Amino acid sequence: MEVTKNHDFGTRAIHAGQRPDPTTGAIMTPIYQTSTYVQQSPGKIIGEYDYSRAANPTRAALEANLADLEGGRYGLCFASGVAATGVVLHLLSSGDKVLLGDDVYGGTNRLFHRVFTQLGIETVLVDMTDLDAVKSMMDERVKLIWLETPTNPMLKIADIAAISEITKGNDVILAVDNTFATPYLQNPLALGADIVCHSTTKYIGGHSDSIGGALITNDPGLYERLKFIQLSEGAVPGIMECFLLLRSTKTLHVRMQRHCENAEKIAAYLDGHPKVEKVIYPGLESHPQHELGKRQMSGFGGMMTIYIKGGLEESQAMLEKTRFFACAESLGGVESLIEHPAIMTHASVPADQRAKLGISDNLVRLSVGIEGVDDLIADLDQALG
Ligand code: P1T
Repeated sequence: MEVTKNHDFGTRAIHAGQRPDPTTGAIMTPIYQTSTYVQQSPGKIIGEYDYSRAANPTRAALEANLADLEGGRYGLCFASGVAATGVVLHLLSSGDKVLLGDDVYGGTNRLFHRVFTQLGIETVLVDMTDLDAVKSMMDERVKLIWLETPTNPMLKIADIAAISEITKGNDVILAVDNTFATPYLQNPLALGADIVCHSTTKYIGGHSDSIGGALITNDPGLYERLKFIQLSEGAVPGIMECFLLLRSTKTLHVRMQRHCENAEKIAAYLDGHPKVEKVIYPGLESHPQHELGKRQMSGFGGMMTIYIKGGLEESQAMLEKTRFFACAESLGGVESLIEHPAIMTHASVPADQRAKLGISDNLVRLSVGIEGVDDLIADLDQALG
C-alpha cells in the first residue's frame, strides 16, 4: 500500500518506503546481507545495485522511510550520528565559518572544534535561543548553521522558522539535529531547515542495540552532494543495523507517546522535590522557551535535566542508587537512563564552556524510558532518599 503525506504518522512509520519483497512476497524488508551484485556484463547491472557502499536494498528502504517521516524527499544513512554530522561538514571548504549552537552533544562539539578546525573551518558558538545574537554573527564567511533543538543537555529550544528566515537568501545551509525531538514531535524541514540530522542510535533505534545516523533533505542539489560524500567516504551503516532500524521506526510513534507521558509525570514529580534544586523540561511552564516548544513541537519528549541540591557527592550518590534508571551514556531507548553530563557525555566540552552553559557538578540528565511510570518514580524517590 502506497502512503501519501496525508496519511497519519503511524501509518507512514509502518508503510513508507516498504513494499513486499519482489521475489518472495516477504512482508518485512529482507536483510540483503551482500556487499556486491552480479552484473550481466561489465556495467550492465541486473537491478538497481552494483556495490553496497553505494546502495543496498535494505538501506534504501530505511532511507526512504526516514525521509518520509521527516517530510523530506531524500534520506541518507550513516554508520553513526557523528559520521552523518561529518558528512555535512565536508560540504564546506577551508576559510568557511560555521555558527554552532553553544549547547550540543559533546561529541558534536569535539568534531567541529578538534577535527574540522584543523581543516581551516572556523566554528563560532552561538546561543541559538537569542535571534539577535545569531543575526549579529552572520557575515559572508558563514556557510552553515548547525543547531540542536531541544539541546543536549540543557534542553534549550531554538526557533527554527525564525533562524531559517535569517539564512534565507544568504547561501547558508541550516542543519538541525532533530535527535531529541524525533520526526514524531518536530519536522525541521517544514520549518525551513535545509538538512535534518539524526543519531538513529537514540529514539529512532529505540532499543539501545545499534549505532547509526541519518541525514534528510528536500533539496536535490544538496542530496547529490551529500550522497557523493557518503559514497566517497564510505561511513555507511551495516545491513543488519538498517534492518534493526526499520523494525524500530514501525513503533516510533507509540514509543514517543509513552516517553512524553512518562517524562511529563516525572518532571511534575521532581519539580518541587526537596532534594531537587531545579528541573529543566520543555513541558514545564517554568521552561524559558515553553511557549515556543508548544508551537514548534507536538510533545515535549523524554529528556530532562535536573540540578540536585548539593554538589558532585550528592549527584554521584543519586546515580549510584537508581536501579531502573541505569547509569549510562546515550538516550532514547525503551529503558530509562541517567547520566552525569560534566563527567560523561560532555566531558570533552572545555570546562569554561560547560560552566557558561550551567553543566555543573550537580547537573544530572535523565532519559525517561517507557517502563511503568510509577516504578520509575519510586526508583527516583528511593535514590533521592
Ligand atoms: O553516538 P552517535 O550515534 O554518533 O550520535 C552522536 C549524537 C548526535 N547528536 C545528538 C543530539 C546526540 O545526542 C548524539 C549522541 N549522544 C550521546 C551519546 C549522549 O549520551 O548524549
